[in-house]
Amino acid sequence: MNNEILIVKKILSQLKTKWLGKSLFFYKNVTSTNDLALQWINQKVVKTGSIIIANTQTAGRGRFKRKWFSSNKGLWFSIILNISNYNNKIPDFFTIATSVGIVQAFETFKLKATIKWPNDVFLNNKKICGILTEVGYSPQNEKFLIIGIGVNVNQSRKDFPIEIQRYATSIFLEKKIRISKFKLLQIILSKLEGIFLKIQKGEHEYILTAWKHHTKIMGRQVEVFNNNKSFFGEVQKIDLNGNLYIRTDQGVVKKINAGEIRILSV
Ligand code: BT5
Repeated sequence: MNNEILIVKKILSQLKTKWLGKSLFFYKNVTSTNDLALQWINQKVVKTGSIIIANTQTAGRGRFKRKWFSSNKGLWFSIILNISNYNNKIPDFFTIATSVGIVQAFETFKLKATIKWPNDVFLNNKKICGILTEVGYSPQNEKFLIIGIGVNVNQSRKDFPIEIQRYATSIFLEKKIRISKFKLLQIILSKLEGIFLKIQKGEHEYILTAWKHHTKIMGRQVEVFNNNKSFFGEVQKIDLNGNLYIRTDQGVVKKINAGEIRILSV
């Protein structure tokens, strides 16, 4: 039996979920697990809850065509979700919900992570995880979400390219222990299955409350970078579409759904 099949068998044998990840595909190397997932959805019938994992990615992507560095020491995977029977179909809401699941998974390793809107998970002010949610349609025109998740697991500082060494971290760098990325995957999938069930049942408030608890931005002064411009304001609320409402210094409330924010120190 080849190594990839053995890895899949091992992960499946330890998986505690009911449906998420039960159909699991492992590759040594791909361009991007999100690209592969999008191709599959366009071309064939894919079971909801399928997962594509890769040991390395040659063209891992972030938002706005940014590069996601994907050496063999991290966990890189995409979840394929048919959202026809979900109560909320907004991709950005799934990104938010996924970040909550990731933070919950870190808690099982006694790691206290924070969420940075819209798609980052931070530990000690450094990025440990990024989420990229994209939309795809099946040949039957069913709407699918591809939730791409990248978690830095066993990298030491020099394993990161120089340009992100100061901004990125990994579980190893924070805890000084090396953990199995597949064990981490199993825990993340268990948490996410619980979160997705909440979305199916319409329990959005649970997710938003958990999200607010894990971000440090509600009520904070921030600088917002959006459409090549920036402005200052106070974070007022988040809605079910993942939009953030910022009251500017001039008293105007602006709704933003993309871009970056920087928390200003008090
Ligand atoms: C993200 O984009 O943070 C989403 C990353 C999603 C990656 C997963 S891996 C599995 C799946 N397949 C893919 O191809 N993608 C998904 P964004 O917010 O745009 O952040 C990108 C920025 O994060 C880059 O411009 C770098 O500054 C930084 N970055 C790149 N690689 C990183 C890493 N490994 N760890 C921490 N930061 C990184």
